Amino acid sequence: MADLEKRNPGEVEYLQAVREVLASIEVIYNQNPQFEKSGIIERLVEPDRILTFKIPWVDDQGNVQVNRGYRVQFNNALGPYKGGLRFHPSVNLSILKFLGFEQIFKNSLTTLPIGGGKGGADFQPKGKSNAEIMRFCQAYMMELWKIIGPETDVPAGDIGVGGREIGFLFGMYKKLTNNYSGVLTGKGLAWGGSLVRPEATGFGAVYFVQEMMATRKDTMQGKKVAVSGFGNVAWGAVKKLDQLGAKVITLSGPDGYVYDKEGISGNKIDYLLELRASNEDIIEPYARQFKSSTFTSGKRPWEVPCDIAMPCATQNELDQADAQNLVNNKCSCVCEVANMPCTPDAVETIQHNGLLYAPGKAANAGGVAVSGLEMTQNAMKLHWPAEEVDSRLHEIMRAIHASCVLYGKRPDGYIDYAKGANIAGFLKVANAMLDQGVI
Ligand code: NDP
Ligand code: 2IT
Repeated sequence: MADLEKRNPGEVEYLQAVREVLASIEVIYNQNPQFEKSGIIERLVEPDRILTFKIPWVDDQGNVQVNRGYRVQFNNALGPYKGGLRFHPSVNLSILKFLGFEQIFKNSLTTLPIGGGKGGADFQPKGKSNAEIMRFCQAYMMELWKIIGPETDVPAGDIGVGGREIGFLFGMYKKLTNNYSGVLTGKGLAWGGSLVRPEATGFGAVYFVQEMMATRKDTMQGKKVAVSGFGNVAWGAVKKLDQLGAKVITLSGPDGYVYDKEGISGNKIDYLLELRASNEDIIEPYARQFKSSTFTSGKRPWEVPCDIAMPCATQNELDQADAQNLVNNKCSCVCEVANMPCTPDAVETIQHNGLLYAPGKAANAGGVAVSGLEMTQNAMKLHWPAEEVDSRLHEIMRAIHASCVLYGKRPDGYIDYAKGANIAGFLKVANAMLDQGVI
C-alpha cells in the first residue's frame, strides 16, 4: 500500500478500493506463496493501459467545448475488458481506476468470461439538449473506437450513460468502423440489446438480498426499504422490491431525499423514468407530484427508520453517522447497489453491529452479468426471452451469494460478504494470471 500511495498520490477513491481488497485477501495470499513469487498484487494494481483523450464538441449556441475522456483497461485475465462509461463532472482518473479495479473482481464473480475496465468523461449531462448529448457521444467515440472491439473491450453504461447514450455511441462506432458488432452492451432491443438489461442491476441486487435474508430465515415481504438515488439502478431495485411485497419508502437526488409513507409502487415507479429523462437531476419534483410524500432538502435518506437500506446513487454516500442511524433504527440489512457507496468506517459500524452487509461488487454484479449475457446473445445472433435472461440472472446471483458464503463465513456464523466476495473474485483472476505467465 505504501508503494502504491507513493506512485498514485491523491488518488483517494482508488487507494480506498485497493486497501479494502488487499486487507481481506491477506491470509489467502500468504497461504499461496506462488502469488507473491509471480508478483500478482503488483501486476493486479497496475492497469494494463489507460487512454486519456481530448473531446472537443460544439454546443447548441455554437460555442466550442472541451472535455477530457478516459478508458482504463485494467485486467483481461478472464476475458475482454468489460465495464461501464461514466459521464459526470466529478469523473477523474482516481474514480475510474477505483471503478475499474472493483470491476475486475465483480466480473470474476459473475462466472462469465469477462475482464475488468471502466471509462468515461468529466462531462455534465445535466441541462444538455438531446442534440448536445448526441454530439458529445459522437466526439467521445471518435477516440474510443480505436481501442475497443467485441473481443477486446466492451463498454456499457454507468452514471450519466443509459440507453440513449449507448445508442449514439453505437451509431458512431458503426459508422467509423463499418462494422456491426456487439461492441457495447445496454443496446436497444431492436439492435442487439438484451431483455432485462435495464432492470438487471437492481433486480440482481434484490435477488442477492433475498438470499441474505434467507440465511436468517427471513423474507422481503412487508419490509420497509430505504433506497437512495433515482437513476437506472434505483429504478430496477424499486421495481423488483415492489414485486416481492416490500415497501420502498425513500428515494434521493443530489438535492435531498423524498419520504413516501404509502410506498413507491405502480405509476410512481414509471414516474422515475420521466424524472431521469428530464436531465434535471433533482428528486424534489417527486414530492410535488405525489402528495403522500415529503421532500427533505440537503439530507440523505439514512435518517428514516427502515428494515433494509439500499444505496443506489454513488460512492461514499453513506458514512459512519448514517450507519449509526441505521443501527439505532433497527435496520437489519445494508445492501450496496451503487459502487462503494459506504465509507470504510460505515462498513465497520454495520458489520460490527451484526447487520447483513452486501458489498457492491457482489450485489450489483447483475448489471454486468446481463451485459455478459447480451454478448453471448450477440455472438449467437439471437435473442433470449425475458424469462430466460431473468432466470440466468437469478442463478448467477445465487452463485455469487454461495461464493461469498464459502469464503466469508466466520466461525461464529456471521457471514462477512465483503471478505467472501474479495477472496472468491481474487482467486479466479490470480490463478488465471499464474496460468498465463508474466505478461
Ligand atoms: P444514473 O445516472 O442512472 O443515476 C445516478 C443518479 O444518482 C443520478 O441521478 C445522479 O444525479 C444521482 N446522484 C449522484 N450523486 C448523488 C448523490 N450524492 N446523492 C444522490 N443522488 C446522486 O446511474 P446508475 O443508476 O446507472 O448508477 C448508480 C450507481 O450504480 C453508480 O454507483 C454506478 O456505478 C452503479 N452501477 C451501475 C450499473 C449499471 O449497469 N448502470 C451496474 C452496477 C453498478 P447527478 O448526476 O445529478 O449527480
Ligand atoms: O458498475 C458496473 O458494473 C456497470 N456500470 C455495468 C458494466 C457493464 O459492462 O454492464
